[in-house]
Amino acid sequence: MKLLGTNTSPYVRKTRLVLLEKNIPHTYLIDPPREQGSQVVRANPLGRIPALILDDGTCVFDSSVIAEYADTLNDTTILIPRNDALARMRVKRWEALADGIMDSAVVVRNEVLRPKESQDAGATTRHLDAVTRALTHISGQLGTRQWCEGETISLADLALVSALIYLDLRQAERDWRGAHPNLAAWFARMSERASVRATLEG
Ligand SMILES: N[C@@H](CCC(=O)N[C@@H](CS)C(=O)NCC(=O)O)C(=O)O
Repeated sequence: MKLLGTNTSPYVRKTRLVLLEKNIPHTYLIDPPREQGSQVVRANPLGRIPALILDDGTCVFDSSVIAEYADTLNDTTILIPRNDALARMRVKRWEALADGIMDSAVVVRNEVLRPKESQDAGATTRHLDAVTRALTHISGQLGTRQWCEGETISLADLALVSALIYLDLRQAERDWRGAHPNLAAWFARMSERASVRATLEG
């Protein structure tokens, strides 16, 4: 299978982490969707990454669908609980929180890229505040636990680390480590994982 993406997209990082943690053989192709000649629109009519192309040509998007599909491919590491409905919901809810942080951070980033006179300061503030509230909530939920949900790594951890790496990239001035030392400690541990390091290396 082939994964189309870019190294800065947090949704792509989440997907790469899932494939790496599950040891699923794949080829990762850097394919910015707005560049001429990009394969992305053929794989995903929405023109968004990540897009996963299976060996038979089937295209899978978006990142949540890819994660859910990939998780069923083997049992080496189960990233989304299968039989416990509440645990499953909690993992997906963590994912929704992390994805929401990504969504808001992308909105802020897009505003910053617009000419100053056409930037929407209200939207920027609303989305910055949403990220701040989400981080406070996450920090409270995490406490001193090693993993977001349960006793082992899950999609929740992979989504959250992807969101935080993106915040470091786009909102470097945000001192979320100072505000939430428990989250900082969790992040430092997660950053040591081979999968996370691999995505940071390119
Ligand atoms: N909900 C989607 C979001 C994907 C998304 O918005 N990706 C961005 C990159 S971060 C994208 O491809 N934007 C289109 C563009 O850059 O033209 C997912 O989880 O996969």
